[in-house]
Amino acid sequence: MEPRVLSIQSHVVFGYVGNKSAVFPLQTLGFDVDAINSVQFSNHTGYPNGFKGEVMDGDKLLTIVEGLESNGLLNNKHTHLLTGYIGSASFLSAVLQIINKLKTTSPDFKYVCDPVLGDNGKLYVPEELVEIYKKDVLKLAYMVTPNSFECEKLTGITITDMASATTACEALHALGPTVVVITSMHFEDEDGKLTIMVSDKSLPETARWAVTFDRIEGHYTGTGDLTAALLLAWDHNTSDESPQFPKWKVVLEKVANTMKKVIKKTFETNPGGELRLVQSRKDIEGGGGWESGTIN
Ligand code: PLP
Ligand code: PXL
Repeated sequence: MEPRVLSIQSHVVFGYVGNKSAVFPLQTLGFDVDAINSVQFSNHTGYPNGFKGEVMDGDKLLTIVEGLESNGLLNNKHTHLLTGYIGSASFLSAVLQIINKLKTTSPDFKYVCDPVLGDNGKLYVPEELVEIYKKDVLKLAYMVTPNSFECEKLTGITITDMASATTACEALHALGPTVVVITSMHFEDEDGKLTIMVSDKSLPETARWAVTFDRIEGHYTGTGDLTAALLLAWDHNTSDESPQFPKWKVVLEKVANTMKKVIKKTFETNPGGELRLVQSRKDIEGGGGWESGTIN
């Protein structure tokens, strides 16, 4: 089956968050992408003079899916479902209905859930969503990709070092997902560095890998959405483990190297602006220049 992602995320006219940050990299890495735009905004919500646009409600989402269903377009067509920022309980409950539909129409599909709740200590969705993710959504997910803050919200565990991160991964596995990736951890004793960690409970003794690299200064928007798309793609595109290059080590390095290249290009040519995604096409395609199994 050819890889095909149903991606339910935001659309912005200008810039790169949500689907605008995920679709191009996924296509570049060989995936067909069927994008449902959960909002259509002029720009991301962090701009100083606000944004304009429309939010899709849960009923409208289900109507679109009904159209797909009537034409047999949900019938074992998708290898993956990807969801990111979801702003309301009613939309999340419509997404839940779609996941359950896909469980019957596409039995082997993998649900990659980026549980967007907030960052740097700040929640930017209604608090009630936290419980819905914990109780209903995560048990249907193959992979979950929280940042540190989201991980703490979902598990109640404060992440300060690798030991607490490992405990948090265990707590997330207990809620359902086979694969847990904590996408950006900042440890106090590693100033200016970022750690990404993966934990896969389907592998012997729950395989865990982490990579740590220098953070590039500045504030970037859309990096979490890009990271989740790259994790989905490289998980699928990386072959089984060899003793020399275990799968998750390779996946993490490709994702981290790609992020570093995209962010470096953004920092150098568009500081403070939108991600330089299209200009990074070759880096995305090449897994950030991964060759030797090292972070470069
Ligand atoms: N610098 C690099 C090299 C990164 O890869 C990333 C994110 O992946 C960032 C900076 C942005 O990090 P944060 O998630 O802390 O905004
Ligand atoms: O990157 C997450 C995201 C998704 N969707 C919209 C956003 C943002 C971040 O600002 O504004 C509309």
